[in-house]
Amino acid sequence: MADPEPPEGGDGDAGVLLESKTRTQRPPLYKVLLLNDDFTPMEFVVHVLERFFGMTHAQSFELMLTVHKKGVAVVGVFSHEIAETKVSQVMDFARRHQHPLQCTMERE
Ligand code: TYC
Repeated sequence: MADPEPPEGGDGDAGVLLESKTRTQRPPLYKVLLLNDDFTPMEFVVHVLERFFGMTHAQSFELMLTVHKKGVAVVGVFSHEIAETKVSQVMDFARRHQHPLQCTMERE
């Protein structure tokens, strides 16, 4: 029986765009950064990380020490809206307790 399809590489595909995959667009992600300062108590920073970033006490303590030693650390990566909410929550909480703790976000 004759094969009705032309063979691969023949001119049966001439003019057909082979690579036309639709790529799914992922929304950009944002790093939430915690900055060191000389005044915010260590325990307060540990509490912030537990409360707003769902970390265990041990994880929070370790990350707090990283910020204390290095000056800054990424505490999480989120969508724009979630990152903004985290930054606001941390900044409001620090302000209410009169600590100068700074939290910012930047696009990944
Ligand atoms: N450096 C502060 C201290 O010695 C502790 C601290 C850690 C402050 C992390 C802010 O993001 C911070 N009390």
